[in-house]
Amino acid sequence: MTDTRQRSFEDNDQKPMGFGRMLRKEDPRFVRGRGRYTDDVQLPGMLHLAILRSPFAHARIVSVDTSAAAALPEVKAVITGADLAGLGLAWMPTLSGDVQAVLATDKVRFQGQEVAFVVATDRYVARDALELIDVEYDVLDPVIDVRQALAEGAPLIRDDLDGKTDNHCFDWETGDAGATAAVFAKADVVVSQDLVYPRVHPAPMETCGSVADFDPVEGRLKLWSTTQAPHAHRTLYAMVAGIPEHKIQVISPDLGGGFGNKVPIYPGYVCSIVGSIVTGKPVKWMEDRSENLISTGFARDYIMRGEIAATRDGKILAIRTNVLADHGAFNGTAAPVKYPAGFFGVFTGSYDIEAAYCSMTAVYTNKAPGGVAYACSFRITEAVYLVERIVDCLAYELDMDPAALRLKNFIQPDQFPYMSKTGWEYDSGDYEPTMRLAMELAGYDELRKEQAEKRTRGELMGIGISFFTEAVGAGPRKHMDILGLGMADGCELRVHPTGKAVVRLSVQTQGQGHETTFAQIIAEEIGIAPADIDVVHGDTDNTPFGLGTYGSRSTPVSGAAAALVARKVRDKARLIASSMLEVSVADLEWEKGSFHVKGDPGTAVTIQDIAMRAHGAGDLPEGLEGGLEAQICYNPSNLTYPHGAYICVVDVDPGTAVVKVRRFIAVDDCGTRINPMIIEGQVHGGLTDGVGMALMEMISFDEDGNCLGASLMDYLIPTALEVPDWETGFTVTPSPHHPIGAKGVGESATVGSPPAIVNAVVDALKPYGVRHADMPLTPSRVWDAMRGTAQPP
Ligand code: MCN
Ligand code: CUN
Repeated sequence: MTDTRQRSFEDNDQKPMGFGRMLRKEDPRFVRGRGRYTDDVQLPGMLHLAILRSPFAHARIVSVDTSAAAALPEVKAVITGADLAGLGLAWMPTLSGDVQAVLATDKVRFQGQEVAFVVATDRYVARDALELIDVEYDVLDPVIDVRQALAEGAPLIRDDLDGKTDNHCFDWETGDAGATAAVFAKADVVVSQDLVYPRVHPAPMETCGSVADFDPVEGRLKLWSTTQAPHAHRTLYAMVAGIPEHKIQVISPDLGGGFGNKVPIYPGYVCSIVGSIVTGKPVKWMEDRSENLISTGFARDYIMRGEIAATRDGKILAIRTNVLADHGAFNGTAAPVKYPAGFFGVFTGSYDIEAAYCSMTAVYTNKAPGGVAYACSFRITEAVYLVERIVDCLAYELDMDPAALRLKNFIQPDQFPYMSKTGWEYDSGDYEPTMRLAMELAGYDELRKEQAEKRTRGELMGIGISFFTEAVGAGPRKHMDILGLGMADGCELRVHPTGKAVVRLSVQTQGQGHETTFAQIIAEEIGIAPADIDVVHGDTDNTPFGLGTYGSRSTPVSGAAAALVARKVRDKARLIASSMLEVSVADLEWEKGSFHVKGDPGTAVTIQDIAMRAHGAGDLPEGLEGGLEAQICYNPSNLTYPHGAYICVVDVDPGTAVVKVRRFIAVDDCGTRINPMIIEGQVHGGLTDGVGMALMEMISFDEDGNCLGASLMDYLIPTALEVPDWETGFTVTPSPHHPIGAKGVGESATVGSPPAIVNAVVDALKPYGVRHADMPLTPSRVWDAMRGTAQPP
């Protein structure tokens, strides 16, 4: 996709010694088909694992007969829930402190749940053998709808939990209910709107899988798996399986996309470990597409009521919301547990208001577990959709321009750091210039004129705005942890004698380009060319501990760690340079890549010279050890708060109700930009996600709990045909607490784009008196909205 507008703002240097546009170091491997994914791992004697899944959403298991399957000569093991129960492995903890069945023992609780597995000499036999397993089920009434789940007398899903009598999962609240009610009571205008953010799925190109290789002699487990958080997973395996942590190596090789789908620990990973222990052979498990869509981490599934209070002239006073969250059969989200979900941090948006309150009830249903996935920044996607939709509803009621309404209510630059009404400290922001730039790139005033003209001819053109603030980069560790593991990141940097370097990260790329951008961060700090810096990640034996990649935390946390570890190396290099140049440290000047005596550039010693001296035979300053390396563990003091202004232009065909996204303007502010080309790639991808969610994607279920989105024929994802040429721009408001001022960006566009698209479609339908319509805005839904025949959520 062309992007001429932004390109003109920036230099085109493809080989920067630090920040700037640079082609991705990892791409030669990928474009030549030399990526190495989990399914590429082939080990001598390796066996293959297939999982038998429940055809029912809710059923008691009466009996499981595996004898026919086990009798096949190629079958090496058939394992059921009862077998795992004997080993104490039938249940495992989830990342949010619930438990989840590895294999069902008592009941199945969603369609596609794991019931048994077969290990065989090849993938096909393993699959075929599943057909020979005879499971007798006693089918129970399924609970599919969240409200039905809370109704009196609803079937109890989690009867495995002690003392559980209903389908409540948790209740949370934040803000000040009383103060908010008082503001609502005095407000001129109160607007309320019910909204549904449907269940969707990240559907990465590569599905989930693992290869487990347990060595019974050494007692060592080597696990290749599709994980975004190798260290956290290793610790959990150690805790669950009782294998000492130092004897577990988790390797996350190249990943074909993660999008949060690869954060949880799935039963399949545990099954492959058990399979390897039982057979004494390496065992591979790899999902197919349907298994991925049916059983792994979904996203969203929130029913929200948004309420907004304002003055007649458009000053927003308060926001209140109630959320019903469908968490499926097990609470398998990843959540920084001591902290409320990202939803709580930003549901008040980018606006300076007097009061806010949110209450949230999560429930169990007979649907697959998950919830935190698909570039959600821990549920910020839902929060941004809520606030940006109700602000538009307010604009509709006040008959006010939605851009003007937002501009009137922004938090002002001098209010940062801004303490939100729910106690989150927005680190920095300057919203108006971002909004103005988006309006300028869009030609906002002309678009409104064009729209007015078209309306006189009965043509349906819509202009939608969304302005978002995100909170990304979890920790700090004292507030945020996953199952007690504090959210901080290690980083290690070694400069070799010849001046080449290796940096080891605790985060793990799924396509975001870390091998490039982390080399650029080190290059910026110590002046070694990115090409000379190897980035190692995704292998617990070869990287320092850290919590992994999700919630766009790599740049805010590990990126900060990389900058600081490089500064530590530079500090040591300075000491060595002072002895090499025989001057005091105070007399040295750093110019990217070398030190020289102040005022005398001719005396420069390069970082390469220094590296050789650090490892060489010559003298080092008194008391200094040899070598040039450092290690740190970075604990962020706060999240980073990127923001952005998005404007979408759609045309709706009045005859067919088909929505065409004609233009999309995205202005992002992620603070200091490390690699603008990679940022654009992240934004383009996220905007495409947004078109998918707003117009096409939904995982739905029939009343029996059958998943109706189990293939990419039924679960529609966008292609190049459905998306316009993206028009991007940027502003830069650095983060004050991040060593290089960078904020996260990996999820911004997925978070920010759906409300812009929905706002645009609703705006197009204004002549029909439409104030809201729920995603996905398929032609039939748009048609219903136009006719006033839409069903309430
Ligand atoms: N970057 C930059 N300058 C900044 C911020 C980021 O150059 N100021 C660069 C980073 O260095 C990195 C990339 O942009 O190369 C994304 O950085 P960041 O925002 O820190 O996000 P993460 O690297 O932590 O990636 C996670 C985020 C999440 S949570 C999801 S979900 C998602 C996303 O990234 N999954 C992706 N983008 C994805 N992109 C691809 N190709 N594949 C996925 O699975
Ligand atoms: Cu919520 S998806 Mo990303 O944080 O891995």
